[in-house]
Amino acid sequence: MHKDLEEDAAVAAARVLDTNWTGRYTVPATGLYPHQWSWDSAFIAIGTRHREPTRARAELHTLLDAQWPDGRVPQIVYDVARDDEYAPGADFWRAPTSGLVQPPVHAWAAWLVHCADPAGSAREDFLARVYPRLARWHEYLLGPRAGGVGLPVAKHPWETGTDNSPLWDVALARIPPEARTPIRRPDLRHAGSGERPGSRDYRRYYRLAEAYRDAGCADDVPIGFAMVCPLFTTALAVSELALARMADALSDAGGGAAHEATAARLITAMDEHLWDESLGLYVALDDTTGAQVSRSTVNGLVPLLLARGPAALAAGRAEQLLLTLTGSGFLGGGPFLPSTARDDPAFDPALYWRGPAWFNTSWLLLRAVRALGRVDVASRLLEQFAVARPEGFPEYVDPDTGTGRGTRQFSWTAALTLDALVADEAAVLPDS
Ligand code: 2M8
Repeated sequence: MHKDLEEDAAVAAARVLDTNWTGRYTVPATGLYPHQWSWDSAFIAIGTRHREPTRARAELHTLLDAQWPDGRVPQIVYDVARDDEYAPGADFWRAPTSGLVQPPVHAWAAWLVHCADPAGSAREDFLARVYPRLARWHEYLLGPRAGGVGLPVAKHPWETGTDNSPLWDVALARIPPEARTPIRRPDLRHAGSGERPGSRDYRRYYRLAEAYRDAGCADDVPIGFAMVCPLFTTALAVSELALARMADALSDAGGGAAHEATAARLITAMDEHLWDESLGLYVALDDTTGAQVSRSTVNGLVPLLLARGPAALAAGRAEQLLLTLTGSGFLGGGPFLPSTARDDPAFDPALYWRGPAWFNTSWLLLRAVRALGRVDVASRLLEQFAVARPEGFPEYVDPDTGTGRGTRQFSWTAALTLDALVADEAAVLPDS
């Protein structure tokens, strides 16, 4: 991209983030998502750290202030004054937050935020404040949330962040499409119905959420959905490595080695249980049946982030992932990285996580290939960030045409565009 265009895009991205900042956190989008979302805030902080590091730190503190006593960091922290604008809301959960969670990218984000402004971070005691909370968050995922093979399970498609990915189809089909709660769809005022999950999906989403809520959000009560996801697992492994960096920076003796060992254990289990040789990527595991879900999605490419480092994928896996990433199902078949592979039977270029190209997943892969020195693949991924501004910072884009889909002025699109354009880190986790 031309330098002036890059600057324009960065200025425009910053404007989106300023508009969506509430004073304590950033909403994902003012209309569709009027509360604080968990992994959105992590991605937002990653972009905001370049311009407003104090605000990036505040974003993470606000989220961690909503942490539950059992360690979970909630999927949504509600602005109860706007409870009628999004559903399900605080009234559904009978609590100021959702009882579900989202992928644990937070410790990684916190480390990147720290590295962007070590002096400001030290002044605010940032690492010392967030480290114990993030460690407790991971203990929750590795304790009550550990499934049969020791990897954390998602108990609802919303917890995966990739809500209607075909990875969840078989497990979700076991849930009756009937909920007691009347279903409201304020989301359809802000995005086309062909771009959002359908009403049958929503009835199942509500049914599952009701079951979890009614069990007191206890994790020892089976509710029929428990899925191990390669993206979620990778986020946790990278975040464990980030905790190791934090432990070292805080001179927590033994902490660094312990977090590295946890990351290594996660990666070994992922290699053993989630690899699909015929698809050439990682897939999901259904913890209820023990069966792999052999579907080709971007979630299964994200482990490329773990290609190198103190704890890394088994030999040969990174090379195979790169072949799949550049093959016809993904970047070899069109300009942008689809969420579901072009050759998967569910592929739909408009429908949410079943085909559109998202900016967070392209950013994750961008970071992975930059760390491997693959500038050729990085420049392919950067093409998506070049359409972000002209398309109005959309939630996702058509993977063939780049046309914006979903809502616009979407915070993580803006934040990660900013980061992709200005960050020059060639490592998944910078040293300090
Ligand atoms: C989408 O999910 C929410 C539920 O959490 C929804 O569809 O209403 C997903 O894209 C999720 O990954 C994201 O965190 C959330 C807010 O941007 O929106």
